[in-house]
Amino acid sequence: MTSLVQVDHQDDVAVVTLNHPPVNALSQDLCRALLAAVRTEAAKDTVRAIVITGGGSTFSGGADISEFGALRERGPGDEFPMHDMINGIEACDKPVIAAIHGNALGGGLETALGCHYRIATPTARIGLPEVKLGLIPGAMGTQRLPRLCGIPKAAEIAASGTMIPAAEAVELGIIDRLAEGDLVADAVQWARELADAGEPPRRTSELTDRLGDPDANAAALEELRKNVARKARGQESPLRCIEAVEAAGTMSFEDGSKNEFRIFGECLASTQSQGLIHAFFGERTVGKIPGITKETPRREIRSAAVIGAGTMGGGIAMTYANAGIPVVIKEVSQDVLEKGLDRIRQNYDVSVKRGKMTPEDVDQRMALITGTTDYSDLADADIIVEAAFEGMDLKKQIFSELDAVAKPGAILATNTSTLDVDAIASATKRPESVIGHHFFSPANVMKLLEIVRGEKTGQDVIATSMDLAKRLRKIGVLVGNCFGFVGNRMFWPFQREAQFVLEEGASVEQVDKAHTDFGMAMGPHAVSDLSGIDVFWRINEEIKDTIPEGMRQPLVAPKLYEMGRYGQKTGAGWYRYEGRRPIPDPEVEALIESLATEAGIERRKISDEEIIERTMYALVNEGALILEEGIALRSVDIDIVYLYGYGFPAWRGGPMKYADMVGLKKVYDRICHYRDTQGFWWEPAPLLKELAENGSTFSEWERPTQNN
Ligand code: T1G
Repeated sequence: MTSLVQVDHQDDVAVVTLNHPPVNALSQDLCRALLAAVRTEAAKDTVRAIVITGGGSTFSGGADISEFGALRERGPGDEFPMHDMINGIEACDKPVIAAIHGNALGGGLETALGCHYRIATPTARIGLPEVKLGLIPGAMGTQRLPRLCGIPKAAEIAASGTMIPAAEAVELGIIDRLAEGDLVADAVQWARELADAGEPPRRTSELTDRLGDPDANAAALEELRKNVARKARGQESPLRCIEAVEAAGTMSFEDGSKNEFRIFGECLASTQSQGLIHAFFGERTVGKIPGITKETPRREIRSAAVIGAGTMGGGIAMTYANAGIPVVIKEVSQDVLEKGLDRIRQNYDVSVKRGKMTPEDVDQRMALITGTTDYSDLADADIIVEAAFEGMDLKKQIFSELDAVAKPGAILATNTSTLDVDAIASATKRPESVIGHHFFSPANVMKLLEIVRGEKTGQDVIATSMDLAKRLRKIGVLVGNCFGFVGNRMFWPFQREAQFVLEEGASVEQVDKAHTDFGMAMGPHAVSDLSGIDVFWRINEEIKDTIPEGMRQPLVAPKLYEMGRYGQKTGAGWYRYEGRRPIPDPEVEALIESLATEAGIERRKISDEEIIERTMYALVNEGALILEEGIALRSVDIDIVYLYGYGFPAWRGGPMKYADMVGLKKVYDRICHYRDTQGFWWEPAPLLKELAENGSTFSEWERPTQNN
């Protein structure tokens, strides 16, 4: 078994290298091995200084997150090898230097803070991303970091979890210097200089001059708390980070560290950290497709084309240009094309105004985007993404034309949000090259890409699409072909219940606020106004023949459509709009009441709890059907779709993880209640029934293999 740390000597300097690929995650064993190596080397008369560095591409990605489940079970308790390791390093009487490349994150940075000095490559980054896992730094980072960069800055770094480039870290006093040549050689040279100078070790925990004035810190932290609370959408750990760092100004290092570990233990025990850790691993799990390996052939993507320069088409083209892939956009006429290209330029100009891009960046990207009204200009594209109007006849016509002009081997992708990919593929002679690439609006911003495999889609096209998602900086989730695939198919019952509770007595504002209080980015009716009530109406028209006889249908949205109230795009929908600001509209409340009364629906006061149960359990029940049908590979795939496509709060893990944490027995019982009181459309999914009766969870469920 390769050792977790490797020790080399450059004359009188010991170089201790972490060896736990791929990110040198600080498992408990690695912490013990590192401490043992440092102590052994420090005890040698022949060793005058020690350099600690990371093997492979990075210093360390922090504590080994895969160990947190066990840590949560037994409680962090007092035995936490990372504490002993970091304090043991700091206690060394000989200089210890951290030589950082790649990332020093979380426990990785805390380890570097325990060293006496820190040197980094110019491209290295540091950070405390524990907050993104619903945690706070748990290895004295909240106590050492403020001793280097002050309490307000340390609190901001911990509460945001952002990565900081090495040069900025030097300015802040967190890193001491940047390597000019070879990182380890520079570190060894510096270590020797320190030893020669006979400098006593500079122990971060003993520094106090940067802790600053408590009153000034209090004012700065109050401001930070307001900003953090606004963005946190109910997540607790950002505020807990500030609490732990603030204590560095009032407690001793030892008491501040104990206080930090207490808060860390509380966060670790929270459902929020369970949800966020589930999401962290889920983002990576969705990229693992049974049957797709490194050996699966791929098709090379050097250029792209997009059909349609509308909101979606333009956003998709920007996504390709942002990834450095040249893209040609095809429209039906020059003036529509020009409008589309202008909108792209305007979108980029907004990024420049916000300081996210420079004008040169924009020019570079715009140079990669060309326009045409002639299909023949698409003949060389390696992939063509159709982003035309959501209608089957039009899509079939386009794919038949593409089939005639696209080169052999070109991938033909449709951006349809709900329609049958197999039906679209049937319009071509190359169904093995047809696939769904469902982007979410705005396509250049939203990270989710639903990759819809058709019955005949080739493995090479799937593999290419999964890789392409990464190049486009998207999270690609492979889904099966059915109405609405995963996201929109689940959104249908979710929206349905969000409307039914209006008819039964809740107000538009109450329903939306219940959802934003739950942690959703937006309420369902605000979403509907954003996407367009006309879009939902058109989809409903496409599927109305499939609606079971006797199934209750929403009353109000069709009326709003008839009234031309499509939402933001018409200045009024569920809300009235002044700019993008939604204003509750008494006219809509009156319309809801009259339609409900006309339909004989008894109105009553509805609790926020019932509102959330009705929409969320409808979502989960559909998710269970999707899982069982194999439209989603795993329940975590469904979760990731909702985290990155629908603004579901990551600290709840996603709809299926949320249901697991509520308890499937409770979810199942409540769904049975709604079936008995609302109607047959609440019939619980068989998988949900089975898991509820077995006391199991969606996360634990394994798809039965063919032979069992
Ligand atoms: N623990 C365990 N596994 C990890 C890991 C970690 N910290 N970081 C990454 N992995 C796995 C990941 O699941 C994937 O596995 C593989 O490594 C490559 O990851 C006490 C409590 C470091 C920027 O939150 O942000 O320290 O899918 O694809 O794109 O205060 O990984 O191959 O099987 O993401 O190059 C705090 C989390 C921990 C950082 C590298 N640290 N990691 O990105 O590779 S809590 C974090 C990342 C802590 C202490 C506290 C990124 C990365 P697989 P990858 P990448």
